[in-house]
This record gives sequence, C-alpha cells and structure tokens, in this order.
Amino acid sequence: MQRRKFLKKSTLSSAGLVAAPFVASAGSLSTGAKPKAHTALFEGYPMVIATWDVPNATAKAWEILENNGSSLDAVEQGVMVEESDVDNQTVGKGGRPDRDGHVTLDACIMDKDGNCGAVVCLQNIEHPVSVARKVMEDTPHVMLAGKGAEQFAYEKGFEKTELLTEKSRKEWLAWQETSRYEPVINIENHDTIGMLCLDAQGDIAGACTTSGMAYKMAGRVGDSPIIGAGLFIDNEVGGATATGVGEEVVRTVGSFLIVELMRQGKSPQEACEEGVRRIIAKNPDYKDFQVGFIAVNKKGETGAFCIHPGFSYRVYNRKGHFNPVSATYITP
Ligand code: SD4
Repeated sequence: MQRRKFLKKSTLSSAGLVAAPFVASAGSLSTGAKPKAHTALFEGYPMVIATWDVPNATAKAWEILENNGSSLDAVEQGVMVEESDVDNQTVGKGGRPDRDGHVTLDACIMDKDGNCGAVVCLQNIEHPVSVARKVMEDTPHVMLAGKGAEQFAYEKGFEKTELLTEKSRKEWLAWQETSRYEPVINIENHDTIGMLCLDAQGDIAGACTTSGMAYKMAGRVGDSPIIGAGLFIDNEVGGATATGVGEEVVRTVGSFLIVELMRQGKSPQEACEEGVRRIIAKNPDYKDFQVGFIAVNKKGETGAFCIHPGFSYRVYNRKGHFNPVSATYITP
C-alpha cells in the first residue's frame, strides 16, 4: 500500500476550527485562528462525545454528568435515546432488519474498571445497551447472543417489543424487489451510536449500539458489540469507538488499537488517524466503504477521523453543546 496523502479539508479545518476549542455557541465555532495540526478541538471534563448527529443523546448524557452522575450511567442513558428513536433506522427500535426481515441488535458497554458486557443478535428488546450492562453487572460473562440474550433480558424484566416499524418494513420489502446484498452504510445523518463520557471525576466509560448493516445476512455481527473493535476503554489512558463497516474495524481491533496508540503518547487525533491508516493499508478497496473513529484521552481531549467525508460527531462539555463537527478524513 502506497503512502497516501492526507488531505484534511473537511468543513472543520477549512473553517479554521482546529485550534479553536471551547467556543461556546453551537454553530459559530470559527475564530479565524490558524489551524494547528493535532490540536484537540475539545478538552476538559466532564464531557461527552458521540458518533453522528445525535443532539438528544448527547444532551441526555450531559444532563447526567452535570448532576455529578457517573460516566457509566451517562453513556447508557445517552445511547438509549437513539435506541428509542424510531427515526434512527440504524439503532434499536425502527432499525433496518436483516435480509429475512428480523431486526437484530448488537450493543456493548464498558466501565472505568475495565468491566464490560455485550449482546449480539438480540431481537425484540428495545434497549440492548441496558441488557449489555446487566450482562456486565449480573453475570460472570461478557457476552450473550441471540435467544440466550433475549431470554436473559426477559428474566431481568425487559419487555418484549416489536422493533420493526412500518417504515423499515416497507423499505425492506422494496429492497426484496432487487435483493442485491449491497449494504449502504454511513450515508444517513445519524447512524450507529458510539458514545464516550468522562464524568466529573475524570473517569471514562463508553457504549456502542446498532442494528448493524441493513439487510445483512441472518446472524451477521459487526464490530459494534465486540470489545476492542467497536469500543474500548482504558481508564488510565482513554477510550475509542467506531462506526462504519464492522468487518473492517474488527480486522484491526480498531478501538483497542487507538487506545494503545494513545498510551504510547499519541494524541486522540493522531491515534484515530493511525487507526484509519491501518484499515486502509489492509484493504485496497477502501474507496468503497466508510469507517470512522472518535477517541478521547484522560484530559478530555478529543480526536476523530474517517476514510471519506461525511462522518460527523457531537460533543457536549461545560463550554456548550457543539454542532455536528465534521471529522477530518483521508481522501482516496
Ligand atoms: C456494523 N459498525 O454493524 C456497525 C455499523 C455502523 O455506521 O457503524 N454503521 O458494522
């Protein structure tokens, strides 16, 4: 793989925003300051960062952090907002089904002590992240799958819920007309949500939840519920989470890689860039898929990077609730 030129010409850097942290009002981030490479856009804690344009989710997490809640509660309740939002067709209720018409959900959660829980291919439950938390807290295991995860959820008091909405059902029926397996990923305004929070104590937690690729093969699981791939937290160092084609993220254990790169001294931004570089180095077809990472370190400094333009993220900290910020990207 030849070295690629990094072109960082997203709306963010072209607006001169890279060296402009802590500008309060959403939508007016520009200060005219000269962009400086690898300067964190945001820093300090408590804070929340999440993939995609998810203002309600980040606001919910912030509400918890502002009231001195834990980062673990904040990430859980934050991503639950998207799980309940039927207009978000990539997460929770309203998510697009697999090719057989079943909505199957994947989620994981990780706390400051390195405890983690996950569910994969879970059906009929609106809040997979909460089931993942129960796996973490109430079982000796890390991951439950399919029917076993569903049964466990009922035992824990979760209600059976129809996840397939009329809108998603109609779209699936239309897809069947052609039945080509070409999952379209990351073109929506919001997508799989990965969220990282630092609470007032500076402790980090993360969560990631998704309905996976639309019209995937039955039983397909991506990166999102895989600890180390879709999400990783190390409270000594920082956290990272991914969005995009899970098969590519898994091959580099992307989130774990980014946290380890931060441990070695890279900034969150540098670590995300290297994480993306590793992925494209393994796959010459990277022009055809998207992967994006966000990361945060112990200071609350953030980073974000992706392959193609179009991936954005949200940050909420003491200085304000920031508009979706476009991640910088590699232009193939
Ligand atoms: C998956 N990573 O299942 C998820 C999908 C996703 O933006 O993140 N979409 O592969």
